[in-house]
Amino acid sequence: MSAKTPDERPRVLVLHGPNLNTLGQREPEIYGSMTLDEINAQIAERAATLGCVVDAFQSNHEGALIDVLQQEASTAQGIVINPGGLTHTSVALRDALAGTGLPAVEVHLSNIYAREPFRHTSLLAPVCKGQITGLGWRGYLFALESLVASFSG
Ligand code: CA2
Repeated sequence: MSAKTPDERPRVLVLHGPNLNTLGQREPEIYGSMTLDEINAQIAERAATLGCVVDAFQSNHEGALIDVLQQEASTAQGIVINPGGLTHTSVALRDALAGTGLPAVEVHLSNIYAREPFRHTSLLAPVCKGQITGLGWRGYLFALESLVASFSG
């Protein structure tokens, strides 16, 4: 199936992992004060400017994220993913991401390299085009911009 929408705009999947649904409620000094809905609204606004379509998914369940990748990748052209804590643990999510064959950018709100040592390793980064970490919610916008720019060479 085509990765473009019927009106020819590219489609980008935005995946948010465990606990990111609680953004804005706790630890704003680490993750910022915006809610996930507010971040998704900013992403959608930027997508409209860039001429692409974004579909955002959040789940607290590893398998649900894998299901989305398996089911949605054939109609998408790229992926922005914040795997949350699964970043540091999930071989299965990494395999699913690699299995899509799509360019992906990993995003973290906080700077994972300035935090506890267990956060310094990302199992997904090696199967991503790049990683944006520590730039807060704007990191999602930079990731989207970079993906869309890469679609045209
Ligand atoms: O910095 C990021 O974006 C992280 O992916 C966030 C994950 C963390 O496990 C990663 O190491 C880095 C945690 C998401 C937890 O979200 C919360 C939201 C509000 C309050 C507390 C946690």
